[in-house]
This record gives sequence, structure tokens and C-alpha cells, in this order.
Amino acid sequence: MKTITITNVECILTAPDGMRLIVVKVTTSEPGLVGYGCATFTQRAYAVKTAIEVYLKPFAIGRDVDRIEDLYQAAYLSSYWRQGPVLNNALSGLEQALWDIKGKRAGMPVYQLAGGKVREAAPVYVHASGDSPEQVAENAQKFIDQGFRYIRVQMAVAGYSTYGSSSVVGLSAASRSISIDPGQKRTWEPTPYVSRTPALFEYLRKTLGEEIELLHDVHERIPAVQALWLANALEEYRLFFLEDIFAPEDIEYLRMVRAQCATPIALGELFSNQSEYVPLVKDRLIDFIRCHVSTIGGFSVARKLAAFAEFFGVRTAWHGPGDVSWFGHAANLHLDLVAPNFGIQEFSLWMHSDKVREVFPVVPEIRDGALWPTEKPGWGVEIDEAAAKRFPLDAADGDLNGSWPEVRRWDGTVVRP
Ligand code: GCO
Ligand code: MG
Repeated sequence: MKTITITNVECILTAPDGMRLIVVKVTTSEPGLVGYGCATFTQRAYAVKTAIEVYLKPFAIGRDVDRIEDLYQAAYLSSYWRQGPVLNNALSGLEQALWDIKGKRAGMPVYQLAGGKVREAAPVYVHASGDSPEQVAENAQKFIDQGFRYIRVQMAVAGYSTYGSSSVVGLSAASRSISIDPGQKRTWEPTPYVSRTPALFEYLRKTLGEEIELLHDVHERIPAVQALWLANALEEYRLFFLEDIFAPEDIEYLRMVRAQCATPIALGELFSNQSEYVPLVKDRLIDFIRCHVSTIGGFSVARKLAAFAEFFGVRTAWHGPGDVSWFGHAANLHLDLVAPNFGIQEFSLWMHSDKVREVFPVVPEIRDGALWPTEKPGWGVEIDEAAAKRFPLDAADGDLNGSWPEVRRWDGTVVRP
């Protein structure tokens, strides 16, 4: 059979609605056969672009499109130092584009190449927030009425720059993820948040009932011992999972949580190196692995991680916020469709906004609280490259340039975002 080779590797940067996305396009020696993958690291987009254009492109041109794993392994080792977020995202864009190409050549969706469906679609969780327990409950109920069964709930702490409680469209992922009033100093204190959160869940269980699946993201914002206390305090409210109670630097504390309470734990979006996530799965220190698939290196690595986690009873909950391109959301979905140990899929409804759909005209749809594949070959997603150019990165979120806005304690200490 004729060998088809890579003839070009391009990086597409686009920021519809201010969300800075990175897509890799691979062109081949077969006329018309191209593939796309996600390499989105929203805070360091130009570093990923450089890694792709200066290093991966010359490395990949001329190589056989069929040899995805061999190309990945060779490229991965070629930088010597490896498994950081920038190079992993670049690798992801390339390898996901090759999976897209393989699916198109086979005339099948990628999930078929990974063993076929074990479920029809991927149930998703969506983000509800508010300034009070009443407002959070009201916004959660709106999603429940639309058929969603899993709701992440976040509440603003008055006067503080709280993670996840503002969805001001037009700001970047980072800015959008925290409540920041124009001109307001971004201040954060852990204790007001920790002291208010149990009452939020007491109210939500009273108003929404015992069966709706509630999720919550601590976002590594509090000292480890307060996270330990919070995990215990929330146990009676039976969350579906409590996310990022510790920063990657503090994951050894997980052993204490496991010894003290049965609150389900989700961690992983900040991991890039396998030495961060392998021990957590091996020792069953988490219930859900939450990696950002392009940050761990792409579809093939995530497929290996999902299979590894299956043997330890750890379920998948891939990171699926607004700062993942539609090729990344498609990779999440295809992983979800083939994994017996699927847990839940995060999804940002912003991905179906008019501007995003202008850039990505063909995408999976949300129906009955789940994400459904398009059943087209490859990822089943299409990009309009001319439209992508209409949303340049540099028009997004001003001088932040994708960085997370600085947040500080009242004494001036900078805190984790
Ligand atoms: C989540 C994440 C995001 C991140 C964002 C960083 O659970 O979806 O915490 O909100 O903060 O993707 O850019
Ligand atoms: Mg999170």
C-alpha cells in the first residue's frame, strides 16, 4: 500500500469569544487528506506555537502518517527534557491530527479504531454559579430543567475574587473563571470560602434533592489542612466529586483524606507528567482522573491512562472547559465512548456559542444531558480556517495575554489561580 507522508504541520490560533484556542493542522501527500488536533494551553499559546512550528514541524515532515505511536515516541524523546505542558500540548496537536487522518482513511470515527462504543453518548456536567445559595440553586435548576443530571456548583464569596463564579463572556478562560469586577483588586481569602461552602451544599440538598449529582471545584485555592476539613465537612452531602482540593505540589495529603472520609476526589487537570498521576491511580488516592488531555500528550496517552485507571477502579472525568478546542472536546468524547471506566465528561456550553460555531461549523451536539458524536470519520469535527482568522488571539483579554489574572491575599501574598 502506498505510504502517505506528512507534508506540512501548521498551528492555527483563534480566540472566538475571547477564548484562546490552539489547533494543529497536518497536511499529507494525499491530495485533500488533512487532519486536525488540539494543542490548547490558553495561558502560553505562543510558546506552544513555537514548539510546533520550530521543532515539531521539521521533525514530522516526510514521516509516515500511519505511524502515530512511533512518531510520538520519537518526537517526545527528541527534546530530551520532556513531559512539560508546552511540549506535551504541541505533541498532542500533532498526534491527534494523525488520529483524525487515520479515521478519515479508514472511513470511521476514531472511537471505532479504539475498540468501539461501550455507551451511546457521554453524559456531561455543566457549570452553575451564583452570589448566594439561592442563586446557585436557581441556576442549577435551570440546567436540571434542560435535562442535565450532573451540575458543578460554585458560589462567589462577596468581596473576593472567587474561582468559577463569574461567566463574563468576552473575557479569557482565566478571567472568566473568577469573579472580577472591573477595577476591583483581585483578593482572595480561604477561610470565608471554607466557612460558607458547607451551608451552600446543605441548602442545595434541601432545594434540589438527594439525587441530583453535585460537583464542586476547590481549584487548589486553600491550604491543605483546610481542604482536609472541607472534604470531611462535605461528606454528608454526597457530592459526585470534589475537585482539586490540593495543588499538584500537595498531593501527598490525599492519603489523609482517604483515611478520613468518603467524599469522592477528582484531580488531574494540572498534571502533565505521568509521575504525577500514576501514583494516584496505583494507590487509589483519587476516584476520578481529571487530566487536560492535550497537556498529558494527547489521545494515545490518555487512552493508556484510561485503561490503566480501569484496573484500579478509577474513573475518567477529562478536563473539558472553554479553553479546549473542539478537536480537544472531540478527543474527550471519543475517549468517553470507549472507556468502561468512564465517570463523567466536563463540558462548557460556551462551545456552542455563535462565534465558536462560526469557527467550528460541524461539532458534536448536546442532547438529553449528554454529548453525542457526529458519526463522521476521524474526530467528526470541521474547522473553518477563514473564520478562525477573524478571531485573532491578540484581541482577547487585553494585557493578560492569556495569563491568569493575579489574585492575592489581603496581605499581598499571591495565591494559586
Ligand atoms: C475546570 C478548570 C478550569 C480551569 C481553566 C484554566 O475545572 O474546568 O478548573 O476552569 O481553571 O481551564 O485555564
Ligand atoms: Mg478544575
